[in-house]
Amino acid sequence: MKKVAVLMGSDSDWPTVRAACAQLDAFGIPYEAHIMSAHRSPAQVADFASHARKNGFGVIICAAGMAAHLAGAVAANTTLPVVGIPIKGGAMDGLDALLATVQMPSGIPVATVALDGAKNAAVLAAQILAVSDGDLAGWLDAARKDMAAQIEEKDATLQGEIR
Ligand code: RP5
Repeated sequence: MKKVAVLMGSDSDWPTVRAACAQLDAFGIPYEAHIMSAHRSPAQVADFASHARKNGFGVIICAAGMAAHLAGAVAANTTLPVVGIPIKGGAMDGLDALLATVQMPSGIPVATVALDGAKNAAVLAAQILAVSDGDLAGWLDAARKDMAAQIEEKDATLQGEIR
């Protein structure tokens, strides 16, 4: 199976980003997590992104806050799918990161999830890999069925409470 790269701009992003790694673990998807910064270590970012495909990666998740250029800088250096996680915080509470991550120029997309949406970034990465991986597609179907069962259970509890 292809690996997922989980990149974050700072160690301060890790408490949020670890939910992506937990979800990848739950799906049994191999991944590497690294701290690298579009601004503080730009050469390392370009090098990682430009060699990611030949190094066995299938999707790159990038998390960053404030002037959140990591996902864009990675996307500029690879044609692998890039999933961006804008991180909440700073003077604008994440609005700056959301716009910096999502507003990419035509031709260089970043699939941006919600502010702090680490779990969904991992699920989206899994869905991308599952296009060519039947086992993973089966696990994703099973996870959806679990989710539906949990909702039914919650509804049954609610019905019990309001009667
Ligand atoms: C961004 O700036 C990082 O992704 C982080 O969200 C934010 C703050 O970084 P630190 O100053 O905490 O290292 O580049």
